[in-house]
Amino acid sequence: MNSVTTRTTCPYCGVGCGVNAVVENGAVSVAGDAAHPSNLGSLCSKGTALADTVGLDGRLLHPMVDGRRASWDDALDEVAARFGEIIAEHGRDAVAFYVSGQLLTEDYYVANKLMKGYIGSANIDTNSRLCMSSAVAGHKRAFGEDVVPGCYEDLEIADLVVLVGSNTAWCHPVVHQRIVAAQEHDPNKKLVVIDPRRTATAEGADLHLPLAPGTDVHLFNGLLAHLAERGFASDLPGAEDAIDEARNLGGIDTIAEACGIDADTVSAFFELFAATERTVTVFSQGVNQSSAGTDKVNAIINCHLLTDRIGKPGACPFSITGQPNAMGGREVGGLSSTLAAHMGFDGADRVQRFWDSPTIAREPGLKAVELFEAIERGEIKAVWIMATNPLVSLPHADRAKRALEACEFVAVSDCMRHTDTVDRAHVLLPAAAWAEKSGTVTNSERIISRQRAFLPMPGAARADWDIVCDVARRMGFDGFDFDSPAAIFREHAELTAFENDGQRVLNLDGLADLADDDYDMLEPLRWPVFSTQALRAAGAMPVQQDSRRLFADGVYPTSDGKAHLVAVTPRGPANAVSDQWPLALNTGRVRDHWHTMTRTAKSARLAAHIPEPFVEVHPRDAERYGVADGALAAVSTTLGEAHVRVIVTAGQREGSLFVPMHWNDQFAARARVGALANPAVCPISGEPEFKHTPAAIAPFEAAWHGFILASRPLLLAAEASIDYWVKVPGERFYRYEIAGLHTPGDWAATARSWIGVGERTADWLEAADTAGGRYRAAHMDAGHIEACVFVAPEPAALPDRSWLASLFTGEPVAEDERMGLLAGRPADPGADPGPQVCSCFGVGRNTIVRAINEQGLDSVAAVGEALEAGTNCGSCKPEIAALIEAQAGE
Ligand SMILES: Nc1nc2c(c(=O)[nH]1)N[C@H]1C(S)=C(S)[C@@H](COP(=O)(O)OP(=O)(O)OC[C@H]3O[C@@H](n4cnc5c(=O)[nH]c(N)nc54)[C@H](O)[C@@H]3O)O[C@H]1N2
Ligand SMILES: Nc1nc2c(c(=O)[nH]1)N[C@H]1C(S)=C(S)[C@@H](COP(=O)(O)OP(=O)(O)OC[C@H]3O[C@@H](n4cnc5c(=O)[nH]c(N)nc54)[C@H](O)[C@@H]3O)O[C@H]1N2
Ligand code: SF4
Ligand SMILES: [Mo]
Repeated sequence: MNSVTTRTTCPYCGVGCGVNAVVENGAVSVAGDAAHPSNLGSLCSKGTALADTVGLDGRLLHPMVDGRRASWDDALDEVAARFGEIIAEHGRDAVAFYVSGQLLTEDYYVANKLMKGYIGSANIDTNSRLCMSSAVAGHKRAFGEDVVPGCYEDLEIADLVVLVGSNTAWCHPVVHQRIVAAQEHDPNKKLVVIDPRRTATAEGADLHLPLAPGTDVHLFNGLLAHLAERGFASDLPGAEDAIDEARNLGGIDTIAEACGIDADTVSAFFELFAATERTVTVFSQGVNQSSAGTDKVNAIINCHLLTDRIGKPGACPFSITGQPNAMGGREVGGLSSTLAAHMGFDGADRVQRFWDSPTIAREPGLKAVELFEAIERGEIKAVWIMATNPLVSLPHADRAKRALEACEFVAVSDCMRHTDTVDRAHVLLPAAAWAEKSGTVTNSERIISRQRAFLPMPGAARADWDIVCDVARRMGFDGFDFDSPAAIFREHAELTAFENDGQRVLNLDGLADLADDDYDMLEPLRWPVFSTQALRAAGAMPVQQDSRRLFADGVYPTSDGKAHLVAVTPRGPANAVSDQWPLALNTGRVRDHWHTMTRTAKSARLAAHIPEPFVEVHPRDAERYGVADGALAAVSTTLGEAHVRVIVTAGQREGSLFVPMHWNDQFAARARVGALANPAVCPISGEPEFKHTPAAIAPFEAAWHGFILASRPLLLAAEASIDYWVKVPGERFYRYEIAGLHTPGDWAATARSWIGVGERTADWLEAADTAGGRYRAAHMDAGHIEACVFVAPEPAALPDRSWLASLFTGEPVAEDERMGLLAGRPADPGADPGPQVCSCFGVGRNTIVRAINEQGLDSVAAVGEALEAGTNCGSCKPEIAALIEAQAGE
């Protein structure tokens, strides 16, 4: 038995869990790394399914130029030449890079160095602009530097955890599990969730504030005034102004009205906050992705500064990061508004001196949304996109699409052969993927961890840092002769310490001489990391041997050495709802998909959790706008329209809709919600308002609904009879949910065309009820099922998909099963597991409900004991709890 274990880091969220990847006789499996301080061995459903995603299907394995396979020399020469020509003719600001928090620190460092220090433009921005830039700007205003002061342990120690605009149960599940476990340990510990929706996170909270979208500044200003009332005082700069401004808003009743919640709930929250010394306030996209994002961040931080709850065990404001290396990217200056190593443009001379570079950008460059506008106007003529899929993830995504279509030269580095963005590139550069990459990432709690390769690079794929350095050399620049990620890391570490006598908290001096072997063996460690020498020289620098918490001594990297409160005035979203666009469209994430699905859709168990794009609607809005649960709807804004499945739920706020960001043109006919999202941005951070676009909803009047299960992928986009389709990858099959606006004249011919079989196919079973609008067919081959098609006038008249899907085993279908095939139901109803709830053990809803009823199970733990469901990553525990509750109510 040949088995090798590699310690690496999960490539999904900013929790940054340690992963042990095991390759045994060519087969990959993963487990949580018990020695990693951030997850202590746990993984969530996405982390647990990582091995499903390392296959090579759909991978980009060779460079391509203008749609043809090319050599690396040709592809890289083309990139270097086109960038060079455009710079020579139109100047350095006519080119841009658009990069990603999913690059490793080393990749990011060289991309930033090339653009800012050698090309000499600051037109490098990152998808972190869409994600964390409001937190960055808020941190700078309050602390002088983009620093997260606390660590995950603080969430366990805290007596009160406040989650603002953060669905941690789904988006940072391992951190969420740590909070829940601490709460089980100490029942006095309180959890407050502030989110317009009743999310899976809110389900488990002691208090949920379903505030009106965009009213966080009202709420936290109200809290600040309340705290001042209660006697909290501070002589920090800005404190007086911030409190004055907050007091202008009036009392609790006015705040409650503005936020659209009842005064008792607001009051309970204020009391709890005022009374709890050990409070951590966690915030993410419900705060950042707003045209008032930076003000929301400072409104929260103000409350922590006034109460002096920062830098202490169990007390701090906590911006939790989204992407695995959002933090590392900020550290190397990947945003167009910063320079490397947490320096601003006032540090330009220093950075240039350190790099000894021919030039340096002296002014901030364009921010993501502006950058694509400049491409559309033709001012930027060449762009290189790395590790991000902007045609899905930018707001007003159709404009971004037009921009790339019009752009003279588009290079894309990606791992996948087809994405909405990749399909618009002139040059495609095949990048190594997670399992093949080596470097470092920094997570939400400032822990630097190694990602280590455990599979060879497939095809011609190369590491991102290597591709960037090669282009830089071909452009004639020295300064890119790195032979390994370790060499880049050392230079980055050295720059953080360069002429840094305490003005920058980010300091990796202790790692600047790290030998290659030590880099290979590097254990997860938290910055700042000083060397003894630096400690001696630091003088005024607070010596923090224990870097878990920063700012405990009250010294901040601002010009006056103090933290600043910022007076903030509440304002509504950039565009208010109106008669024509009466609903607020909110967008975000689901538990088992990652962004634009390039990786999670490779895992059947992840794809099974929520198979279709959906819109969550409040029951009263559903009635008002005539949309029904399970039916299809058209959601529209001034910018575009999406067709998605309706989920009617009282957990949605009346007046709001929620559509996930994940589905795109590779997986659905028309569900790219970025095309609908308002490109309005926060004036300070430039972060778009993804959580609020005025919208309307109407039924999608399909004449028929159906689904197809097929053993191989189908090309339904080309079928004129299909107006709605969604592709759901299964274990040994592909599932397509479909619908059409018009009923075809000949169902049999239509169905045969969808699955690509001719009329003569012998083993074709069918049952048609033309008057009733029903049609069912199955295509068999030597006893195996190849495909089946089910069509009915209403979605509810279709059979459940899970039993039929279970017939795609590669084995012949048994005779008794064949009998049930066109009924879509097994002869024995107990054989139908129902839609999947637990991804880790593949346990379906019917199985869980049956066990609850038959065995009288009354707790999540009891269900776990009986079925294993919920006992690995725990991500489905809130759903199991809801099933238990629903059965109890029946
Ligand atoms: N499963 C999964 N996990 C992920 C990701 C993923 O794609 N899938 N992506 C990762 C990334 S990059 C990120 S940035 C994080 C994001 O993690 P989160 O920020 O937790 O995720 P979102 O779903 O974008 O938004 C969070 C919540 O903000 C709420 N919200 C909307 N408007 C408001 C408002 O005005 N005020 C308040 N207080 N709340 C509001 C939404 O209803 C939503 O529930 O997740 C990371 N983790
Ligand atoms: N409507 C709406 N839109 C949003 C958001 C929202 O809440 N609502 N959230 C925003 C946020 S917070 C974020 S972070 C963004 C995320 O949005 P994106 O960054 O656009 O989404 P991903 O799907 O993660 O795209 C990553 C791409 O990089 C490729 N890739 C993966 N690993 C590597 C690698 O190592 N090297 C290279 N070169 N390529 C790689 C993948 O195949 C994929 O094509 O979306 C933003 N957009
Ligand atoms: S919480 Fe899940 S997705 Fe996030 S790093 Fe950990 S295992 Fe990966
Ligand atoms: Mo993000």
